[in-house]
Amino acid sequence: MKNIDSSTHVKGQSLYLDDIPLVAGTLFGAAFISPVAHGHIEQLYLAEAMQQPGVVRIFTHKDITGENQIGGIIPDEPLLAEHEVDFCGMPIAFVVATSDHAARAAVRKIKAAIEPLPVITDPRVAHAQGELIVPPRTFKLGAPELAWEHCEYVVEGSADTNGQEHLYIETQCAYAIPQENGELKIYSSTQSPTASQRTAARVLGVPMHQVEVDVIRLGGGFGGKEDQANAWVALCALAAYHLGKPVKYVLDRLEDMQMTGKRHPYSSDFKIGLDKDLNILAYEVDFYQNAGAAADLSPAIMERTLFHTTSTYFIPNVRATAYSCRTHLPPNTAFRGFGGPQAKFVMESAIAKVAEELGIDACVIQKKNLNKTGDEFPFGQKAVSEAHACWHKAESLYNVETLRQEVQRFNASNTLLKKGLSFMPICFGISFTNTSMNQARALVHVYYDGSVKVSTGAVEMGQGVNTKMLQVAAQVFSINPAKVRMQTTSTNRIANTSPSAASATADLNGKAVQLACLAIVERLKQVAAQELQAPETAIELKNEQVLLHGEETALDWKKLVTAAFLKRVSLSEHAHYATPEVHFDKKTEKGHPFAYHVYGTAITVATVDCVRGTYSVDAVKVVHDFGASMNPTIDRGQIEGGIVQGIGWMTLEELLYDQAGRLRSNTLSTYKIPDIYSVPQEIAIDALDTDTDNLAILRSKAVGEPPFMYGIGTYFALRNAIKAFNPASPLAFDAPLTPEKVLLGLYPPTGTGATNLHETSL
Ligand code: LUZ
Ligand code: MOS
Repeated sequence: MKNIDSSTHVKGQSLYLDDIPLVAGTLFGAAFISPVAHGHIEQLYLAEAMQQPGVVRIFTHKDITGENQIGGIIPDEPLLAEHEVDFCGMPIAFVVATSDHAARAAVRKIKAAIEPLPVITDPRVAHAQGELIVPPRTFKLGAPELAWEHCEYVVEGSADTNGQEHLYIETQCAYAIPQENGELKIYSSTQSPTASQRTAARVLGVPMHQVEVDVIRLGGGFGGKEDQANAWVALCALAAYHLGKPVKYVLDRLEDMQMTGKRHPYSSDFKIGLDKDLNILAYEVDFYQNAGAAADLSPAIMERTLFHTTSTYFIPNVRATAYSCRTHLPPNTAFRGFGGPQAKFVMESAIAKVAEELGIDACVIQKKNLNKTGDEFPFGQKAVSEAHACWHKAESLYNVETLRQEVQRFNASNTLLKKGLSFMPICFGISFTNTSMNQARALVHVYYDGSVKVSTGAVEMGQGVNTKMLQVAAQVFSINPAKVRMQTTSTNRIANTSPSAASATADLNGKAVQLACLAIVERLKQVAAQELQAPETAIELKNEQVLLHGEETALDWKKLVTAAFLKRVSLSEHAHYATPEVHFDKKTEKGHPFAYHVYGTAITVATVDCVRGTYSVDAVKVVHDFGASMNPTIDRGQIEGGIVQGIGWMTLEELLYDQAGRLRSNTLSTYKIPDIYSVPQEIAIDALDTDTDNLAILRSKAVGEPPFMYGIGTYFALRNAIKAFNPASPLAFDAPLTPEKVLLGLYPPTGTGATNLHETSL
């Protein structure tokens, strides 16, 4: 089935927040933000801005009637700065004017006298100064301290990954419209309608029932709107509530890039030990997470890093410690993978480093140590593993031996172009690591003409979740999908939602839709049994027909629905689903946090131009653990997008804050994202279809985040190509591997050690 949005997307008819027809009298907001990363606000000059044409009012923290607080996990983030600014881009005042242009013009007339304070941008510096968001956490398995002496090979090192700008096509935005009795209806581009509702209510000092948040769809989220859509909702709510007028704020791209947090940069130290047969016996790692100026979701992201410490491998002795370090960057936030990719990069760096020192191919160590069903993760859960199945299928399906020989032959006959090959196995835990968040609800109405409307807590952000929800309803009712329509995601219809995040949205909301539809089917069967004077067990609803003992009857779907209505039987259902089996104990750091894991293996071949440092990705060939995909077209799109986004993070996207904490890569001319030339020339995706029972919706496993991590394979393919040119290259494990870094890796500046270039190279 096609994505239900594809036709309106292509025609430009899909509605996003900025397409909603304006209510007469709508005002426009714009934020005045801190120009410095850390400082004390001495004086704020608003008078000149107030004189500007069209300006209606300027809000500061003094105008907040409720709590000046938007922190979710920890209350450490004011909506509007009071006396101190903690990052460059922190909102200080909110100008409301009769036009977008007038609001922004007035913002430029605001001045602030800010006494600068010292700025920290490096997580290791923050850690050294004791600047931690939450106390560190340690996951442990076995006895690593005792294991080292049994190791034949021990290698230590460090690995760094940079952040990543979300670059959703639709920037952050909100539109608040006053209703009667002090209520507000707020349109938002949020992954978490309930968090946005709660934040608005908190800032206004009103109960949540006074605020409705309604979401049509998002032009991309990727985690950037899991927590960080709330500020704009709260600002518009504040202004709309106090002015009694609709207020809208759509950030422009520069504002969005400057004001919002991104993927967390991490600096990490590792130590890995192997026995003589290349079994990994011990692994110790310290993760320094660059959290930025406030907690946001950092503690949860740090936790997911720990859950992915050993990636797709089984290691019997592990100690992993994570530090969430407070710096003066915008608060970093959720981004596809949520701390998992950072952990996987460190694990792969450790394996690559050992392999390079032993002069063997990393894939020998990788393959040898893949986890198996029954193996214990450092957090106590036992693996139900498809790691070997994915790896072996990829090896044979894609003729890895031939690929390897082609790469060797190419490298032997070319001096200025080199190819590299890598394997990237993935294993990603599905469920919110915060157990209580693993719940969802759905509301299903069958209208008496037989058409169906479905509401869930799922937010459509381009990932196709609404198509999947519609498929679930159509399948349970056994009716044509054209009979089903999805509703927008509104807190009035579905309450207390978890964010659409953690790859779990289709599972959680889909199961709720399934339960709601099953309850209605149950009632409809009772009606059919009465109408046909037959036992209920003999009735079946199939292809819009009512079957009795498998034979067609005079009743069809529509007639049955009408009959049920006339008998005053309810044709609506609100259902609740909570993932069974998941639990976790933070005191012991043990439990069973994930409903299941998603596995896969990517084989990547890349070519480096050893004169220019430029490169291309020849192919990414994947065997992916779909379970039983309910929509292969959508899932394939998620995988292709994930791979390219992962390649961007690993190669091109160089987020740059200067030492004063100012974002220098704040436009698309300085922040490079993958374009048509940087996508792999070939992407092959093959399904590992499994018939194992799992907690996925209709056994169709979660597909949002896992494929992002295939992109890590590109880093190691490029690294192998660089090593093929200059085996002594001292290239650090430091992503992104931009062309500049590739060039420095090929020709290390003198003084860094290796100068052992191939003689013919220049
Ligand atoms: N959000 C969250 C997430 O609150 N908890 C999670 O475990 C998670 N995982 C991935 C992405 N978003
Ligand atoms: Mo996300 S990182 O699942 O919003």
